[in-house]
Amino acid sequence: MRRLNRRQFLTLTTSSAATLLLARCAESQPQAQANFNAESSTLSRELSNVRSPRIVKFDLEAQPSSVTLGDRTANLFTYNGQVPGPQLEARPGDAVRIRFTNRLSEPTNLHYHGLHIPPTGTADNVYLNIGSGQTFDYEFTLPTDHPAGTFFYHPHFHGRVADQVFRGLGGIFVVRGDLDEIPEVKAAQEEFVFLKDFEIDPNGQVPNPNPMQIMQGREGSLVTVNGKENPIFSLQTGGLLRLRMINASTSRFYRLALENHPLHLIATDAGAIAAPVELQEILLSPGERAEVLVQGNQPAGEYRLLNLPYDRGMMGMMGQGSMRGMGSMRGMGRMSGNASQTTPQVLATIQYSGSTAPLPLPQQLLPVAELPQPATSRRIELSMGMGGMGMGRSGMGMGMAFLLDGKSYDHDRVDATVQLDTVEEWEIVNTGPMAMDHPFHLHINSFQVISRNGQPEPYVAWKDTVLVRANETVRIRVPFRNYAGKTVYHCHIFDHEDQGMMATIAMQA
Ligand SMILES: [Cu+2]
Repeated sequence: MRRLNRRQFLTLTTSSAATLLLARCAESQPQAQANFNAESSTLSRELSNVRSPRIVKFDLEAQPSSVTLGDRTANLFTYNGQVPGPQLEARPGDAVRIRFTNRLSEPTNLHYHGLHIPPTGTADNVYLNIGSGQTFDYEFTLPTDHPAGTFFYHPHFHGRVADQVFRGLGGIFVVRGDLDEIPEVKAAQEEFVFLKDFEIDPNGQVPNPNPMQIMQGREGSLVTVNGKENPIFSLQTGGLLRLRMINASTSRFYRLALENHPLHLIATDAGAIAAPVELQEILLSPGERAEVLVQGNQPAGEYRLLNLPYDRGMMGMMGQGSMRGMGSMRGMGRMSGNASQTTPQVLATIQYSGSTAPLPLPQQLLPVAELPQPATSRRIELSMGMGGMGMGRSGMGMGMAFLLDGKSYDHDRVDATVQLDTVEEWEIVNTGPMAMDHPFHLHINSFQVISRNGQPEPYVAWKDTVLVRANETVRIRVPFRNYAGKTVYHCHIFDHEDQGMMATIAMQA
């Protein structure tokens, strides 16, 4: 690792190193230094001499780029030439300024997935249309009580989201804070696992999906972690590895397991849980995140991080619901995504290297606030229907309509009005003869899952995306806090969102 002073740093940002994170030090901290990590090509600011309030600045450019992916060169959409985009980091209380330039030939914008910031103006405003060639200054301040956690950014321009994400757009947004200061967590080796699949044709192009793929949610056969095929993470004997996993894929699910090692869950979408939970596997649907600790307590060697087979219910879409889960029906090839996958897929390798005095797991993490009884309850129905009535993208998905409460997304309609400073309970129902799994995502405010099909959740956690399986009912409790304005909730299979499975919520002061 090479350390740069501010002058060198600014020189770097104006040089040809446009592929690096163009992060400048806080205006309020002219003495601050930045670290340059040559291996990961990211810059992150030094966080040790923090004074608040700070201003953190980033430059992001969405652009078509030629990127090496696996064993080939791919023509993708990138932020700053990188896949994934540069890693952005801030702390609670920071004022964040992101100068965003669109060098694509189509409109786009940015969504800060999971951040609790305003849905309006220059913050997490998904209604912005940043045209080709335009620059927009995003500016927002993280609340001082914002949870530390693993968040991410990606485009949210309705109708183009699946395509832009599948072409490569997305990056990590880390909020550093109290979770990172827990001694056992701090002692762990930190690695990010940014999960994203691609489809690249022999000419290096991303092929257009067929109607069946759009209906099911497009998946690519090249599965990457941090833009790499099967990267290696090292783990000391006796050590702890903190894996911060993000499903940034358009539609692909990941059922994650590490050979011979349980995963000790310490954080979900929107921050820490109260105490570690030992799991043998974790299912991440698109938009979900999980942080786990792995103990280096096995014989030294290599262990594979696996994506186990999972059927997200796509057979049901064929009107053959009874065949769901039958192995013999899984021979549909790539268009069925990992429903067709019958053997584990290797995502990354954990390699033992060196040793240390055994590091303990934390006993406690951070308290998760208990929510009061809800003032209002609401039922939200996810469904699909035949026929193109009101479809956003004119029958692209084989004439299927993707609906919330029986309706296709309409920019001019408000579907739910809520009062700030109240807690609501939402019953999310995934129903219909052709039901498939839909990950449900709400912007701006995180929630707690209360039950699934009447079964209480085993532990309390903050989520912003929850998987609602086919024919399942999930109850969540949402506190609406701080920010008035309109935003959206939607299915996080971006093809479904683009096809209308999205609705508008107005939060009133
Ligand atoms: Cu969906």
